[in-house]
Amino acid sequence: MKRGSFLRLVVIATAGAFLVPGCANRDDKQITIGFLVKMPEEPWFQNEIKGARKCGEQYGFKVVDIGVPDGDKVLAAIDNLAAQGAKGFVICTPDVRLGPAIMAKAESYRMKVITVDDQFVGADGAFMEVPYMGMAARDIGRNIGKYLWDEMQKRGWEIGETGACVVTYDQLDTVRERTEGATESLTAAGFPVERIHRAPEATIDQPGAFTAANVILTQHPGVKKWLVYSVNDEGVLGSVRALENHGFKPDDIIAVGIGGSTSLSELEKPDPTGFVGTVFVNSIEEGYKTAEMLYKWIAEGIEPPLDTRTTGTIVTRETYRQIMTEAGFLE
Ligand code: FCA
Repeated sequence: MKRGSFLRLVVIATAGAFLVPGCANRDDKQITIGFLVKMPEEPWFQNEIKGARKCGEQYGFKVVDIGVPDGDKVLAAIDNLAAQGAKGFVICTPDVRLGPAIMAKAESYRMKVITVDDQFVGADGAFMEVPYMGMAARDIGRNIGKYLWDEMQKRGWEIGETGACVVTYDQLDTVRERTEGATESLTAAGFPVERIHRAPEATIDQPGAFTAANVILTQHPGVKKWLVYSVNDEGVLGSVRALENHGFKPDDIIAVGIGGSTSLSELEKPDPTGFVGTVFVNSIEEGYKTAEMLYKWIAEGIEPPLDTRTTGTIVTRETYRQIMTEAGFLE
């Protein structure tokens, strides 16, 4: 073999060692990040994890996802990540007041942290300065209030026989802003505030909303038609199930959710329910983008912005298919 071709062979072989996926050389250097979510059973969070994994495949980093329903689980998950050599994590915390404890633990391992959906609150009650990506919650709520009002006008409903059923969860700012925004625009349009009936849910899921909505419906037996909004898809779906249980028909309900992940199967039902649509927010993209920001922070030292807000689009039974297919939620 001539000297020139031997050298070329060595060069190709060495390059190959870096390029072949899964080879030892690459695994040693591969960055690992965590993706911790408070409610791993919710489709919203499953989609975020899906987006983070997609990002990891594209950039060549590893994503370890862990469900963290309470504070003990979060702290154990951070230890677990440290043992796996993770350099940081994205988290939707089960309780925003855990922020200081989570940051202390992360800093002890020199891990970088990005929060998603729910923003850490410090001991002083103010939001902590930790990079955050979440919904433009008040604007999303305002769009829902306007939509409900317009739809009520289209159907020619009388104000005097209409009520608004609002299941709330005010201890979490991002979701409090969603219901407040909807109330603001609905009342600004002319809907009387005394016809808006609110009840807090004990848990931020469908069973919690079902129980809370039942309280509202039992307290206001005179209302014939209902506008429904809440903190997320789960809140609205739980309310719609409670309305159905009280004998209300789809034509007497205008319910709009927030999210799009959990309500997809509701919109797919062949017969329309009172759930007319949702503000679709792309959770796959939120997972992708937070993972990407964290990776670039770790690998390239690029600091993520402190506050990034995502908006949504109202999708109905007529439009969801096209919009959610384009976003990769449907085949
Ligand atoms: C909060 C809610 C979730 C989801 C997310 C975007 O964390 O609990 O259901 O709506 O905001």
